[in-house]
Amino acid sequence: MVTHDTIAALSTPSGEGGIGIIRLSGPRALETAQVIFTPRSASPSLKTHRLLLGEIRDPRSLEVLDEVLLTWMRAPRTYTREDVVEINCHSGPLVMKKILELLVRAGARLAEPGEFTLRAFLNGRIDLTQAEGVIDLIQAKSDQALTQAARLLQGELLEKIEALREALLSLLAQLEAAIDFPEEELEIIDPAAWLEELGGRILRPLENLIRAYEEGRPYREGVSLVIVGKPNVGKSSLLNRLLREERALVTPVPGTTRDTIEETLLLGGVPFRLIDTAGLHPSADTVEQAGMARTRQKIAEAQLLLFLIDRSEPLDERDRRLYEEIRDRPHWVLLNKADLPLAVEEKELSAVFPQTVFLTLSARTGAGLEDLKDRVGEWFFQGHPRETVPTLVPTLRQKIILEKAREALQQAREEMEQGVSPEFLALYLQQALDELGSLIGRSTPDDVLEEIFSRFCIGK
Ligand SMILES: Nc1nc2c(ncn2[C@@H]2O[C@H](COP(=O)(O)OP(=O)(O)OP(=O)(O)O)[C@@H](O)[C@H]2O)c(=O)[nH]1
Ligand SMILES: [Mg+2]
Repeated sequence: MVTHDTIAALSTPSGEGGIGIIRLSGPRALETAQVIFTPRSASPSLKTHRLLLGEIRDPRSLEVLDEVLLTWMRAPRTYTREDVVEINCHSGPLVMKKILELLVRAGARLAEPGEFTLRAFLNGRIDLTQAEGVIDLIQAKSDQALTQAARLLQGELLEKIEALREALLSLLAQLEAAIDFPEEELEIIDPAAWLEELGGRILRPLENLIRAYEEGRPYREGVSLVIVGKPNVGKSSLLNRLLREERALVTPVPGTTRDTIEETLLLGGVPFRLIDTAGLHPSADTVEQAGMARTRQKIAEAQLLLFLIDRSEPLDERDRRLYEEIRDRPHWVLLNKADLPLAVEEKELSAVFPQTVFLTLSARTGAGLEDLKDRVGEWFFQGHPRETVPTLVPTLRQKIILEKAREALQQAREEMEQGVSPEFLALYLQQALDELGSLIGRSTPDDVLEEIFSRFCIGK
């Protein structure tokens, strides 16, 4: 990874808007910007962290492209810890593209996704957990996810991990003293006290973090609600009604939806990933078959299936077969088209779908939808009490590492209980230390870093 060159990127989304920001970072950030920037004032005072009004000109034609505000921020008090220049220009896709081109001609290189934050990490301004907080903050879909991300960004997890590492180092030091002076082993280590420290200061906080991942996950990743049913029962209509927008195409033609459609719906502060699917039925059409394969994939991943039935028509073989496919997954049966005369017997329903939740609604009139939303919220909060939403929540990558560290330490605990030699114990502790080091970005392999920063957008 090179950090000696100067990178440039559009740091705001490309599109029409009031202001767009182009950012430069690297040793030649100011020099590069000055090639295309002319200050308005005849005797400009260029001070760090101050705005300066001026124009962007094409250095060859001297033609003015835009009127902008330029901020020069001298290293190290910057996002990347390098020299940074930000150009506040007007946000138009074309004007911004031209300014970027001029900067590249002046010697800058276009930044890769996440490269500014990568530099902040490589230059030691933030650790890896804070960098992950940046991505989570940008992608947060609920208030809780936002809080969780902000805490990561503030370095709360880093602090916790540092404390765990310190506690581990002190336990390790005791072991090493015992290794160096084997004849005094017993006086140096008091196994009971050592084990208590391991349990109380290290294993318990580790456990808490791992649990917080599970408890906080729905707020970050969303809870998937998958709408399934044979063609034409009103799945897309239901999605649209819940979202209050005409997101999916609705027609009286069976087989309208060919692909899965996914949108987020916030209910009680929880992001539900609402997924409309292609109706399942026997079909020889290859496009439909591909769509149905996706539906099956979503069924497998769903946290709750909303199985839609058209109650204005008798149940048929397709409903029954579909039910066979989903009956072992968490599901509710929704009786749609309540605005039309009922054509299924209630007795038949409870015979075909034993022990299920039934809800009656009309995706056309909206009847029953509030009840559905309430029930979904209740269902979620039964398993995730509102009072215990954790605020410091590791990411999946972090949780996996925490689990590995826990495993090594549990091993160490067992060995200590059995009186195994301190050399072996030290190995397990070292292993846990290495794991926690890679969690915060010390000696993290390049491919892992690449994986993490590729989740960023360009310009961040
Ligand atoms: N009367 C009535 N018609 C409905 C209701 N919900 C949906 N429809 C109609 O049923 C037809 C099919 O609706 P869609 O939402 O496209 O059904 P779908 O299940 O997504 O169908 P596919 O995508 O083909 O699998 C449309 O003509 C809708 O207007 C309802 O509650 N009442
Ligand atoms: Mg549809």
